[in-house]
Amino acid sequence: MLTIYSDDHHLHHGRCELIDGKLMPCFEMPSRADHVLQRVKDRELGPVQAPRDYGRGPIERIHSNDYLNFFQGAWQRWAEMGNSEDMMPFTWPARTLRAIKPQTLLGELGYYSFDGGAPITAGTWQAAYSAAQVALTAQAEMQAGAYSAFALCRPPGHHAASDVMGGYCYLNNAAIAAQAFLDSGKQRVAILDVDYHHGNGTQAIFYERSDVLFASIHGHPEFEFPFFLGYADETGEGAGEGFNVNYPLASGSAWDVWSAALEQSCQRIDDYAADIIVVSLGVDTFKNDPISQFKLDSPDYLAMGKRIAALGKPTLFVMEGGYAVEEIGINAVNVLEGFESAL
Ligand code: OKP
Ligand code: ZN
Repeated sequence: MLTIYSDDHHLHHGRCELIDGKLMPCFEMPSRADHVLQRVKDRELGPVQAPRDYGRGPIERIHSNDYLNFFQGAWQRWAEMGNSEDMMPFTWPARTLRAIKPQTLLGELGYYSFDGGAPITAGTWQAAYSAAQVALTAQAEMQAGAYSAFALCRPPGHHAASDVMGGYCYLNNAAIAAQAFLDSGKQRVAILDVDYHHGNGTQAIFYERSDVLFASIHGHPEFEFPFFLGYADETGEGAGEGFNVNYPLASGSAWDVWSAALEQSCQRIDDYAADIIVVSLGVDTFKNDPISQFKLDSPDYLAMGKRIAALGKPTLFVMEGGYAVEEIGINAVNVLEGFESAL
């Protein structure tokens, strides 16, 4: 399988996040992607190529211009105010407040985000932009005939909506690739989100559309981040009614429970008759993940890849979460090797 990868992800390295009242080093760190790349090479998965640059156009198909202009220019404005530390929001337009965009930088940052987990550093735009180009290049390779590809994106994307960042995510790489498939002639794309966290951004982007089926298996929002989306009764709206499927699972879920939800997701994708599958590949479902509560083990990821392969459809894997840094490469590449072993 072809892997697309850019070193630019190193340009994004947030210093800290607030966990249990303590400032901790960011779990979403550069070594994550480095470990996955190393495992791709160790296992000789296939060639590794740098992305081409498709510009901002295909990103603007998913994200609003206002949001992109803000994100692209934010660090320079922050630095001109004399700052050198990470830029983070701490006020959001929650209930009782009005979502009117303020005129100052931190106000705008609150307007364009939903949590304090997506710090903007000097290199964050370039890293996120390059991750989107990684996804777009993998998409183009499939459009040109590859049956599958691995977009080794970092930072991840599935929490980012059209004009909202959060949860370590800025640009929704999987959504950008899905839209690019549609724009190059595909009729129906299924996005299967296997990350431990609900892909609230991807769901929101496609919620009223029938040309993208979104299916997600994740920690139940009653107890898990992002808390405010991901319930089973969210089935889509308007033209999108019936094209959104959530499988919220209990804390502690292991492969027996998780694989039953995968089976249902796959049956739903079969019924949809997708032309292409985009997998939001997070491996934070792993039993030793430091911020997650599922209990998948490394061999389970081989089985996951095999089941996805049985859908019999061209498949683009887009890297999302996974914070057990030592094992992230093994688990992510196990999905890809399981997929290839079943072809
Ligand atoms: C991004 B992705 C843990 C706080 C977690 C954000 C998690 C973002 C996950 N106590 N905050 O879906 O892997
Ligand atoms: Zn996650």
